[in-house]
Amino acid sequence: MDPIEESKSRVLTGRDERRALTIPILTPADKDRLVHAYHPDYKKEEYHPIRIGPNAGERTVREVAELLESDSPVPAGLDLTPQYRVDVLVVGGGGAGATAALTAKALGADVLLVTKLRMGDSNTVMAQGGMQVAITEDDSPVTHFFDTLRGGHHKNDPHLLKVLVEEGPMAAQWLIGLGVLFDRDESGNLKTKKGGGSTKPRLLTCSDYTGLEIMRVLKDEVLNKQIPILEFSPVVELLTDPDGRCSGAVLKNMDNGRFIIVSAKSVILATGGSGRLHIEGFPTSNHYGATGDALVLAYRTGAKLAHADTFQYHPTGSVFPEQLAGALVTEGIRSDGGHLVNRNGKRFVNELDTRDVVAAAIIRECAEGRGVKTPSGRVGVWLDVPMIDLLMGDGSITKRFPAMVRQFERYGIDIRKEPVLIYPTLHYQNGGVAIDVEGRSNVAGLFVAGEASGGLHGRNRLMGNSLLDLIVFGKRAGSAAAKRAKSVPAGKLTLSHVTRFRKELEKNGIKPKRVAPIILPDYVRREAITPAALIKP
Ligand code: MEZ
Repeated sequence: MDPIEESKSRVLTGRDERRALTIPILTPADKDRLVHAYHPDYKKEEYHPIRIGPNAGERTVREVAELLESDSPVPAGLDLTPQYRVDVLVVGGGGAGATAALTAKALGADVLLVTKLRMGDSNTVMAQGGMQVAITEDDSPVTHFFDTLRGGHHKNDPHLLKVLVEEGPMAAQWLIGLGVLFDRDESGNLKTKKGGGSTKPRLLTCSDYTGLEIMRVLKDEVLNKQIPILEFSPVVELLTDPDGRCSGAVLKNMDNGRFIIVSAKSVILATGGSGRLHIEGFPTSNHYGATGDALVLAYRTGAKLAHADTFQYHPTGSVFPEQLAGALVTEGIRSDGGHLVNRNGKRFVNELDTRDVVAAAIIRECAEGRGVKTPSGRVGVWLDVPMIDLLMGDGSITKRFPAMVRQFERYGIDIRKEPVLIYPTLHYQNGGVAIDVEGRSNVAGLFVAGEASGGLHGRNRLMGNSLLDLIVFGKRAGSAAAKRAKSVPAGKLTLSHVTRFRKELEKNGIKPKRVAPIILPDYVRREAITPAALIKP
């Protein structure tokens, strides 16, 4: 029998035994040992020193260190006459950018939203499983606070976290008012479910396309409010005044390659995360534009980063079929009872432990030979999705995970009937540009919101806190940016921070390995298209 089919049959036949068995709860010390041994964040050899800038002396993964030491794509001597003059420039067309733009606009600011791809192309639309908000009677913002703090290894900025949990219910109310259709029970009450690392069910869901539904509504609202949008126009450099305050940005029109200069009294970076850096060679669940742009743009202006060395590897990224490698298989499946099962048909971890613990346990199983090899050479363990119908009744998977059913159906896999193979996938940057509770970086005039910002999630984000983060802090950044724009004149536009940065590179003998922001990942397999490769036998 084919070894994959043989292992799969063990998953199917071992269900009763697995259900009778309780998975031992790991002690904090056990978890610590597990993540130190297997989680990619703890692989010392992958970490390099940051040699220049505000975080010099700290360590981060090679991919981010190279990004922070990269050269600017903007030539010295570029004509900085602005084509646009606005109060607030919002960079990024995902949830945080849309929320910030709407908030700034509501406060009377003249707003321009620019985005690398199309409005809505973002990690927001890829967040499937829900948004955490403490709304049930036996839950509270305090419980949400402590769950998140535990999940983040107590490294979360408590001020940011307090704001997140306290303003959660208001954020949900705002979204509902705009038209987001969260799932409700027969009486019309909001349904909640439990995410990994949480002690209470507090995820608001729209089946398994929560982020997509939120983005649908936010995008509509941005269009309704007639906020001007420039698509396919990534920011390639920020502009600063002679005192180092952020005063605008340089965009690049992706159609004609021309630079566009924007003067802005406040700039909000909401460019999302960095999964497309494929840190430590991991596949990613992120959208194509997630190349860590805010990290490098802000860093060159002197903005400090928080927790730039920690990343989230979502435990359940698809590994088979090959076309879906890295694609997210929502944590919602484990919330509803899907088991993680190794090659021998055994459960090996509490599926609803924090993501770093679950990811480390999966990596351990595979490293110790208890994984299943796919035909293309990847390795993974089983996620026994059909358990959900067994536990909740026939039809539950179809109803609760329509997007996931479709995703696999395209490749002939029916997740209602068979388990799927998964392995951790690079999902989220836990850190980012350090912000205060108003979304301000330490560079005057420069605000950051959503995944691009850092400090809130500590060293491991809990499921569903990112959707809440981008609403709560998108609003705060939008509001603070609009208020600032009312009180300051437009700044002079210079590239003096780039000149300073280039000098610092030179002084430290650093030859940049790349030009960044990267904008889009480079997936061209050059070896396959060189003449030599073409004539290989
Ligand atoms: O917050 C997330 O990362 C999320 C909701 C992901 C998921 O598993 O669905």
